Amino acid sequence: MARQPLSEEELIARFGPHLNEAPPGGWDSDVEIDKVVKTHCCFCGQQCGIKLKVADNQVVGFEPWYEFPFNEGKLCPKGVKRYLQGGHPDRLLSPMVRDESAPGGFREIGWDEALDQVVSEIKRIQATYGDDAFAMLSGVSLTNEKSYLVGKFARLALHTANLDYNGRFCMVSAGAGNKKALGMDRASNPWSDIPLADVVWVAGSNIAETFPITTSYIWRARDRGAKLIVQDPRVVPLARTADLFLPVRPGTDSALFGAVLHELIRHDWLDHDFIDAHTVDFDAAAAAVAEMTPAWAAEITGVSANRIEEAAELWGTSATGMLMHARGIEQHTKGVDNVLSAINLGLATGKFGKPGCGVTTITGQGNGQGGREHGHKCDQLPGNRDITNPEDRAAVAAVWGVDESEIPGKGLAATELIEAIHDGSIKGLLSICFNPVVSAPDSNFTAEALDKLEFYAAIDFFLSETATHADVVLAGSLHEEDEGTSTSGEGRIIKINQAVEPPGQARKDWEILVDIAQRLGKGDLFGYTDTEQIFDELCRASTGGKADYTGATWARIEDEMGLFWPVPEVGHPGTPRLWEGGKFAHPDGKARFHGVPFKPPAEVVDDQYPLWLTTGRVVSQYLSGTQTRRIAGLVAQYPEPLCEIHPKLAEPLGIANGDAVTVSSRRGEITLPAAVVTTIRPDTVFIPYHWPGKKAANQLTLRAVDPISRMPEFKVAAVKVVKAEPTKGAPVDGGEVAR
Ligand SMILES: Nc1nc2c(c(=O)[nH]1)N[C@H]1C(S)=C(S)[C@@H](COP(=O)(O)OP(=O)(O)OC[C@H]3O[C@@H](n4cnc5c(=O)[nH]c(N)nc54)[C@H](O)[C@@H]3O)O[C@H]1N2
Ligand SMILES: Nc1nc2c(c(=O)[nH]1)N[C@H]1C(S)=C(S)[C@@H](COP(=O)(O)OP(=O)(O)OC[C@H]3O[C@@H](n4cnc5c(=O)[nH]c(N)nc54)[C@H](O)[C@@H]3O)O[C@H]1N2
Ligand code: SF4
Ligand SMILES: [Mo]
Repeated sequence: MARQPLSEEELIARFGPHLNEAPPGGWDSDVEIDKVVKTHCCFCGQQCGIKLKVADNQVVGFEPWYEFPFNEGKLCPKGVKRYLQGGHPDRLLSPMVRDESAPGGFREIGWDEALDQVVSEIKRIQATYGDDAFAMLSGVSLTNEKSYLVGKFARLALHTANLDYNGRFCMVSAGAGNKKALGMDRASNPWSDIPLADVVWVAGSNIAETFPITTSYIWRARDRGAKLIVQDPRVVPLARTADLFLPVRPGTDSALFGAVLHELIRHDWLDHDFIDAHTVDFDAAAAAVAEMTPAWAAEITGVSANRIEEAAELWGTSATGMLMHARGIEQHTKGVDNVLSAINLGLATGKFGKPGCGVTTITGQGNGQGGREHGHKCDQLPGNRDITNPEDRAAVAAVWGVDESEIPGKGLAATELIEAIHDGSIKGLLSICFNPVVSAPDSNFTAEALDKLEFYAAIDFFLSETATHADVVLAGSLHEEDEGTSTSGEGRIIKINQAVEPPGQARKDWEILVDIAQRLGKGDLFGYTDTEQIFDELCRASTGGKADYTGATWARIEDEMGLFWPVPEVGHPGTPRLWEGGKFAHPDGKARFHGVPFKPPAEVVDDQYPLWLTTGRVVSQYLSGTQTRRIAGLVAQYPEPLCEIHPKLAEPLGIANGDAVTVSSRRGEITLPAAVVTTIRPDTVFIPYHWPGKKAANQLTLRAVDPISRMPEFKVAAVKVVKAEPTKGAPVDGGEVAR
């Protein structure tokens, strides 16, 4: 739908004046700059290079960093506006404690008082209910150093098994699929391989809005004559120029991939030498797709048999090709199956380990790659090691200087952890960098769970919707207020440089954790005086693991503008492209095919809830929106969630563009304006999920999870759509935005 951006007056009228308050020096940042700091964007997994302009300990603007090879100065709208969040009046400047009599329900307190309360509650809960009754939730907007520290802190200072992270909602299906099939979890290729591909197949990713810089790599492939396939229930911007668009019904990708493999086999578009030399279990994959004809898949997926055959031909007959997938195929109760069935297509045609060849996930969060390697997952130790494996445990225990028995075992995944809080088996929680009240499925259930906790402390720089349920909120640090490294979606370790000091009484995240560890009597294990020491220890802890950072140093990362892991020894050049020479990371060096039968989604449409709901993102908002909903220029681009609905569906329901509609599922309902668009399947509606409370798409989603990855089914739910009762949402003036 064509939407006019809101005028400044409208913005102020709708969202209050604070959103448009200029940072010191005004919007032009026409102030004397003290320094320009080369660093990276705090948002998505592409980790674009950016230069931040600093005046008076405030980030007041940015300059493009043309030399950084990944984005060469290019930035998306979020990168351009990111510098505005630090000066926001909502920035937490001191710890706070719940106080119902205070305005907003919280009152500022000093650090000693705050940390004493946190530590005494940890001790009380663990003494009463056992160590594992106190849990921790973490997130991968955190640097590698902080991710590593959280893992060590939870295991050794809190001594709880119950630590998990927000990648559970993001990268875990891809991670599990990669490990099962290829033996290791990293994007197969550096992005410089994309322009070398003869066919680029994008499955379940709205690249133009979610990974905008990747678009330019795809254009470069197009310039060389590459064919583009897009597989999505919506004609996303990238699909408008696709050679082949596959308008798949939500939740049916494995049927489509299965039928493509069926066709590859039928036409013998297979690389037999590669299959024989570098893979096992091809027969199992072939047997599973024996009956998966294009005609069968057309019924299930809603994509015509012709188009499925064409996809198979393009993929099967091209010399090089990259299949790139994201949450559209991964956030399902069969997310791992979907990933495995995509990888099968690469293995069958030998498209791995060569220039312009790969099947690769596109990592979502800023440090979604590094953060899933360094041990703040419930089943993992640093170096992407297995917490249940005695050798892995011994190796990490030796670096930590503890007996292996002191490291707790595998804990609950984030999705299970929220259930355990709800059923009362977990009584205490410390969270950092996670806003599950907005981002977890079935948000009413999550909010209910948090209110059952006996004690909850959150570390954040804004009072997130989740933090409003906390007893104590600890004012942590923004990306630009600390240094460290992160690892981009390509697998490139990059250096984050500090631009400013945390304002007021706010402190660096890592210092807060170290302080709590000291107060818990574990200070000797956390004697860091700067973050580089944490990085050096992380590298040692990763030695011999799958995600091996042994040869990485901050100095090298900075000098070389990034270093691709594995870097298994000092002086090693890094590994941009994985699987060269067909060598995979399983002990026998071979990749695994998997037989993937088709399974329907956990919830399917019926008479009561006859439509498919899928959820996702818009370009100007980021995740739960805590940060981007506070940046006026981004709010102006997409102020509130809209429900995308096809005219063929809208008209019989009496719904016109901009009308308020109520979308309901078995979990809840939401009333929001309709965006009547021809770019979505007529049996499907789409709602972006960046908003809280009554505007939260996750009121509708369900808590069913993938049995292997424990990923929720964010991409499929059964819903009903009706034109809203006038009392529920006012009709919209001019069809633009509802209030
Ligand atoms: N602007 C912006 N960019 C972001 C983020 C953000 O919040 N905002 N977040 C970052 C993060 S953490 C992530 S994980 C990534 C996510 O990046 P993407 O995965 O690209 O984003 P989504 O919008 O979640 O979903 C992608 C597409 O999946 C489609 N889809 C829905 N259901 C299905 C299905 O069953 N099959 C298929 N094939 N497609 C389906 C949707 O229509 C949508 O176009 O984006 C990163 N970049
Ligand atoms: N319906 C639906 N739901 C989804 C998805 C979907 O596609 N559909 N996508 C899922 C995906 S892929 C993801 S990644 C999740 C994301 O969901 P969340 O991880 O919950 O979202 P964020 O907005 O990243 O929340 C992070 C919180 O940490 C804070 N924060 C950010 N950086 C830092 C830092 O450096 N230090 C500290 N202390 N705090 C920090 C932010 O202010 C924010 O409050 O949402 C998931 N939820
Ligand atoms: S593409 Fe991602 S990393 Fe680059 S500027 Fe946009 S949000 Fe930031
Ligand atoms: Mo994500």
